[in-house]
Amino acid sequence: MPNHFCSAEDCSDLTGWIREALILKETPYSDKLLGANKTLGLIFFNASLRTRLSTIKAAQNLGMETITFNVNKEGWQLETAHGVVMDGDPAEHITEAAAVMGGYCDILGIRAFPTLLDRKEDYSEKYLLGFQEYAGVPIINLESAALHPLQSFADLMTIEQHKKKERPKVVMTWAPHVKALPQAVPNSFSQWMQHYDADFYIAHPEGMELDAKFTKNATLSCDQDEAFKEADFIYVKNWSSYHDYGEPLKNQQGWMVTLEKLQRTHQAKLMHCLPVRRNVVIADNAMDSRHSIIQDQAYNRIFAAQLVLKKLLTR
Ligand code: SN0
Repeated sequence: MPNHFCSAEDCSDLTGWIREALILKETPYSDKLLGANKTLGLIFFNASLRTRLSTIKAAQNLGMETITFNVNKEGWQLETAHGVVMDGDPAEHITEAAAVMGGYCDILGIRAFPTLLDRKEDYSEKYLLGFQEYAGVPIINLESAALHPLQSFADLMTIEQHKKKERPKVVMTWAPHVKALPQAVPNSFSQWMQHYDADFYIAHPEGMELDAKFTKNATLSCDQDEAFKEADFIYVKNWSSYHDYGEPLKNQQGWMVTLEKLQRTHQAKLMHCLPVRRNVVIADNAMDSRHSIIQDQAYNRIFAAQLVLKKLLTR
């Protein structure tokens, strides 16, 4: 186990990890003493529901204490650049702030979304790497500019639980949205799928290609109907453009996922990481259908986080 959990590369044995996480789901309190006198700090630069609550629950199952800090709302604005004269808004440098928080906690989780304004700067992951460099404790990525590994690990647990054949057809489809959203969830899912035995397709409108580094093993299609044929899993997600960086694609209502579309698959299970805007991204009739395993996906977030914490505590 590496010192941090920030991407698929930090999972050394995916099959083993999925198996262990599914066992934890059956016996959540089996390691109740492991986290005694250990503190997990959860640092949020952005909003969170599932990541925050499931990771706290995971820590509690291991007997850990948690500190949650909405640093952008309640803390000093942080400077990340080096050598600057700090006479503007940021009152504190990440060098000191990360070291202080690392001193108070045994493991730190960091959520820091992209600005979607400057691709190079976003993908440099200055917050995640800054904390890795200065906190002196293991760092967990709670969704960074480019990746959301806890989500993807829970997604693969969910697919493993529901799959009916050895090598399922998994289709991740772009869907409409009213806002520009990060590429972190689809990047990360694609990255984890490189290590999972499945026929992996990505369907998206022209121009919405993700960074090829993450999608190199996927079959890409601009025809959603064609991609959905024989699919066993449909993973729905909106993202903004990677190439025309941060631009949302408007007027694509035809890409919304409906029950009628799911009925043209191989009885596919419907997945979404949440939050989802009903009747924009996914229609009510699909959300409320028996195809949906979205609640299982959210529930599995606890045990994905619990396994990661267990690995970091025992490394
Ligand atoms: C985030 C995203 O990366 O797409 C978090 C997903 C886990 N989603 C949003 O920011 C949704 C915001 C909205 O207004 O619908």
